Amino acid sequence: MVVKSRTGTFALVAALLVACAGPSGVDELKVSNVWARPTPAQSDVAAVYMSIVSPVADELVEVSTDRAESTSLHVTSGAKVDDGAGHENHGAAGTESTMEAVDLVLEPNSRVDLVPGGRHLMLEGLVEPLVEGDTFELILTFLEAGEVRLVVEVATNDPNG
Ligand SMILES: [Cu+2]
Repeated sequence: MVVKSRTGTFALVAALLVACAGPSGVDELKVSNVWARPTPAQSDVAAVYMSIVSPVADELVEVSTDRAESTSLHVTSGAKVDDGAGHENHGAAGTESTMEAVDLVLEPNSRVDLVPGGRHLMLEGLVEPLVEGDTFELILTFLEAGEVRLVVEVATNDPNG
């Protein structure tokens, strides 16, 4: 029957496309455009942004840095509040935005962007303020890819944007 054979052909083509991921695919987990905005002197939190793509389903399980006491993954929802120093205000009096802890789950070959106003990695208990031009190390641990060491660039605006 014609319909059935056509369906079979499409299924085969789809399977071949998945097998050769092509130029957009990656052969290992890649993290790019890792940056954070400078923080005001009185602030002890900072948001870190980046793009992540993985060849396989994966999940972020741990984040560590010696620049902060703790880290978590947040999503910003509601009105964005800029504290004038260029990063979103987190939990301070008068803020309209709310922070929600979320999981970072990666689908195969599907890029996840952590961007201002959206998902971001939150550093809490900053050891010292982040200063423009500064860099620091951040270690992400993924379920499948394991440990990934990153260098975070402190910049007022997205370095690649
Ligand atoms: Cu946050």
